[in-house]
Amino acid sequence: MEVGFVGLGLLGQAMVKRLSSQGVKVTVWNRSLEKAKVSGLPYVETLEELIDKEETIFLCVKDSQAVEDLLTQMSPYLKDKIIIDTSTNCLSKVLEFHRFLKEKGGFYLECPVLGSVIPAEKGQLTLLISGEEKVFEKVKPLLQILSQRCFYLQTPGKATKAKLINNYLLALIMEALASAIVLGENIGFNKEELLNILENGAGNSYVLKVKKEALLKENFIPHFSLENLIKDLNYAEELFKTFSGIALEGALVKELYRIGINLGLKDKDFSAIYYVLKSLQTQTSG
Ligand code: NA7
Repeated sequence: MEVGFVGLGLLGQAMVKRLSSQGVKVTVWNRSLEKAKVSGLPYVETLEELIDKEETIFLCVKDSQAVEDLLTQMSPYLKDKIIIDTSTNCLSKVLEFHRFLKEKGGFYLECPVLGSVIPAEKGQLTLLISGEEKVFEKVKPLLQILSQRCFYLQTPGKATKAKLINNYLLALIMEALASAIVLGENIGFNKEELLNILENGAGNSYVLKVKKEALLKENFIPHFSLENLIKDLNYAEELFKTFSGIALEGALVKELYRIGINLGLKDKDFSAIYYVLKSLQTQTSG
């Protein structure tokens, strides 16, 4: 199997590592070419070379603006090409991308992922896929290398809706967990003791499981950046507005993550919300 891959950020690099470790011939391109050069994989100097060379191209870039820029740049070459877009997009844009690829005679698979760096490296992501079924079936062997589970959701936009709902919840659960820990510490709990207790009660969650070490060590090396989570919260807000959801707590929680940006945490893991809450508390009590 052979693919092109665009976007060597945190998630992209982990996915590329997984694909190539399983024998997929991956040629990469990244906007900052240095990341492609040091990847140890075959790379091309321009996006045009990549689209010319490969029939199937993965995208894993920051946001919908980045995807739009790339598709525009590739537009003369998109006929018969398959674009598998693993970026998390906003709903209105992702619907445009489906239409755009159709117009150009190509195929667009919307494919946001659940899980970040570690599951990606282990091939344990969950993939949410919308687009034509025959295209999905064609690239399924590739997707299975990356994932423990693929949800084929067919209708354009449905995969993005599911992803944004998931990340909305992720943001809220992480903030709730962090604020509970900060309170517990104020009360006098040792953090480890408290987390061990929470793990055994209704306070347990997947988020607690995967972020426990980071919270204990206060080591917020990014697996999914705080900045990208805010981007997803913005996209989720559009969804709430369109579908009349009630997102009061989402707006409040987003403001807390935003404070993280002011504290210089944009490139840290989103679990650094713990640090945001600690800082706010110091400011209030000081
Ligand atoms: P990162 O680590 O923030 O990486 C973002 C990637 O997107 C990185 O390769 C960037 O290139 C690339 N990028 C950003 N803007 C552009 C534009 N305008 N054109 C081309 N490439 C661009 O994100 P993750 O890897 O964690 O996540 C990627 C996606 O998956 C994101 O949508 C998440 O929400 C889910 P650079 O290296 O800066 O040149």
